[in-house]
Amino acid sequence: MIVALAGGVGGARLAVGLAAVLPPRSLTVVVNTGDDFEHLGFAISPDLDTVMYTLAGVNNPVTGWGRAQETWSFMSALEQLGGETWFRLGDRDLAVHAVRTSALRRGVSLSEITRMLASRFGIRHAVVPMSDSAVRTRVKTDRGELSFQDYFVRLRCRPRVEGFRFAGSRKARVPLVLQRIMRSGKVQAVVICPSNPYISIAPILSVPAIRAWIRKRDFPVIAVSPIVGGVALKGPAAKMMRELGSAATALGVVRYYGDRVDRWVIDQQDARLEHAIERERKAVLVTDTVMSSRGKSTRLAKRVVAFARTLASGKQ
Ligand code: FO1
Repeated sequence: MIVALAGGVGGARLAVGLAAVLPPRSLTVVVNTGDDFEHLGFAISPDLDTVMYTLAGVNNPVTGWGRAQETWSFMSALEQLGGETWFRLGDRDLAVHAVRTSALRRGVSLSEITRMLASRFGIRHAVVPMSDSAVRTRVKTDRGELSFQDYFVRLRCRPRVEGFRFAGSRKARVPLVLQRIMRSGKVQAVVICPSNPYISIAPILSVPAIRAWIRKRDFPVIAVSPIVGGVALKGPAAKMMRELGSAATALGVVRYYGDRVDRWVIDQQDARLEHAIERERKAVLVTDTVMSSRGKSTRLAKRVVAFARTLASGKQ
């Protein structure tokens, strides 16, 4: 079993590749829920939806979030009523928020709702939220502490980041299906997808049971660098790294994760960093990590899985 930790767009793209190369019983995608929030009365889980839409092939390839072939009648009607339109909800997307919100109100768990929604979208691989209870990313900035979507969408990531906290992580409730996987002893490797380390992966690793499982692991953790050539292919990761005093490079990401990661996959544009990363006692695979098509996602996933399964020479 390979367990992939995924957040937004980068995570979803590698999840698609992994799902193309691994059968359903050999892959579980654990998704960040720190971006979740209540908006206009809806419970919204952006990263769960991005992973689900992308695995189902119905994601909006331009924005990286929401659905393809979307219509916006709800938003234009809302605007006429003077409602909040800074967070855009498409008509098709709205159906998922409505189904999730009413199921949560009936006491159905987020992981059960996710399983049901994923199967409705014809997804056969397991997509599991990191927690069935609320964990909310709070962004500490030079403008005070902001909720995630306020920072990310309403303020377009402009405030200077000073740190993050994940409210609710201490009492996070890991879904039963994930608890069983962590206890099964059948996990061959964990793959950290090229998602934003701070806002997509750190919330998952802030869940105590997941953090302890990774710390005491008897399997390798392989991470794909979300920074290529000094920039994040999507989103504010490089800006955040600079604001937090990290070098916005693949080596900076390696140092950020430290001994939580055993092997690194970096892009060929960063090949010059290979030896510096090996000096951090990490095995390194240099390849094309830019997933600009489903075919490229599949090729990268094949290499990552092979790298995960090779016995490391002397390293974990
Ligand atoms: N991101 C934006 O920048 N603007 C939006 O209006 C927006 C709407 C939206 C609706 C549903 C959804 O699932 C995601 C949406 N996102 C939007 C992206 C969202 O803020 C991010 O996907 C994550 O929270 C970070 O990966």
